Amino acid sequence: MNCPHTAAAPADRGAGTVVIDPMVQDLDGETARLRDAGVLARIDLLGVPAWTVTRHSEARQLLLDPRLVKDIDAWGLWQSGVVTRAWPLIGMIDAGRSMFTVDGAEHRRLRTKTSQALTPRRLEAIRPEIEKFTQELLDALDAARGDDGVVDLKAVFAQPLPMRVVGMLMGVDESQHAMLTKQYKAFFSMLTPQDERLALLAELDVFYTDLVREKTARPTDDLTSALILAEEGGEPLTEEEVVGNLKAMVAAGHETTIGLVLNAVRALLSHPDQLRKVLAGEVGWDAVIEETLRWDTPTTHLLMRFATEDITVGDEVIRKGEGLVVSYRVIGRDIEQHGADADAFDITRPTRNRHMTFGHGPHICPGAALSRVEAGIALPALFTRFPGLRLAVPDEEITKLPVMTQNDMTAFPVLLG
Ligand code: STR
Repeated sequence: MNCPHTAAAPADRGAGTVVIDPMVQDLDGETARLRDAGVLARIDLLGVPAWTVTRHSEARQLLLDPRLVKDIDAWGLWQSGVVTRAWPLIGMIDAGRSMFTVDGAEHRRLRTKTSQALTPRRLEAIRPEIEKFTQELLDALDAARGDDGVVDLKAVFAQPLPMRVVGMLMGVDESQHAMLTKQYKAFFSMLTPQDERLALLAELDVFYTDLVREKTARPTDDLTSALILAEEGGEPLTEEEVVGNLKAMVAAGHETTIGLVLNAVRALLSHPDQLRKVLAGEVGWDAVIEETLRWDTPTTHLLMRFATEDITVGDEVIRKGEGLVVSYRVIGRDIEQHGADADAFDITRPTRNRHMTFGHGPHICPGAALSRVEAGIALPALFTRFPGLRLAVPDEEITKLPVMTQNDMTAFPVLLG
């Protein structure tokens, strides 16, 4: 592992520091350790110290606090040169100018068009296409089953579906989807050497810039073209801003929904009594989706925000210049918010809708409704087509990808029945 910053860290490492495991070998154990470490916990991200907020109510407050910003230039460790582009997680923060990296009035200017394009009402128009993609991929699942009947639900279904949807929305041609899937897999994986990661990010920048130039010359009816033509707050978006938004949309739109769909299937297959209730129509698919979002969040840790002033949270102070992570998976298991049985998957739990997995405040996920539509189509279609669906290996053998920020699995081998 390439951890150039390890040497700089020990001085900042308190006794209670939780070291986030890049190999994600024990996600449940780590989630529990973080919850036990307090409301505000010290973490170590490949040798780089940061805070993380582990409770629903305090996270909600911090996500509304204008003293926390996304601008990397507000980070003391970046200003002092301790953190550089050699740090493997830098691409999660220093991702170009976009709605993901800017705050305040400029943030509204960058984001409005996108959030308007993704309202539940606007999404009704693309529902038939999502249904069509889903049916095509169910056919592909059927066809891909090997002699032993085993097929990888991730590679053949859960991964291509969101890529097709976000590709259609943003105007990315299908011929590019396999390339993008491969690049993002390498981007997120901690096994990718950092020089390779930086090189692929540069390649992606070229790809997206070419696409934006093409859409500038020949606008179509996709969101990329709309972003180019938009004049939010009077100022049209610059090419860099359109590219930044496009990158953010494709990365977020494809990676997170894979987790939502697979984690829901996994939860249902390991809780057959609950699956039975859903298939009998006693509990809705919306309940499955919301409880999965709470219990096994697609995003484990969201990097990063920086304090522009000292911020007191309970007994701790986030000092000016320090970085804050929001650990959504831990927040979903908050006992004060969800009760003593917060670690249990229960689609009938009364608080299942009161999770914060899409964030809160100005940066709240603009794709939340889209992901709910996608999962709301994919899950019932999958179980209707393959009512005998089951895991092809024991649940304990499913492994997580070595990704520190996303909750994604290596593969999900199933028998279609
Ligand atoms: C990946 C790299 C890139 O080119 C652009 C972005 C910006 C949006 C980020 C994305 C990142 C990583 C995954 C994120 C997404 C926004 C939502 C998604 C963090 C850094 C989540 O996992 C919530």
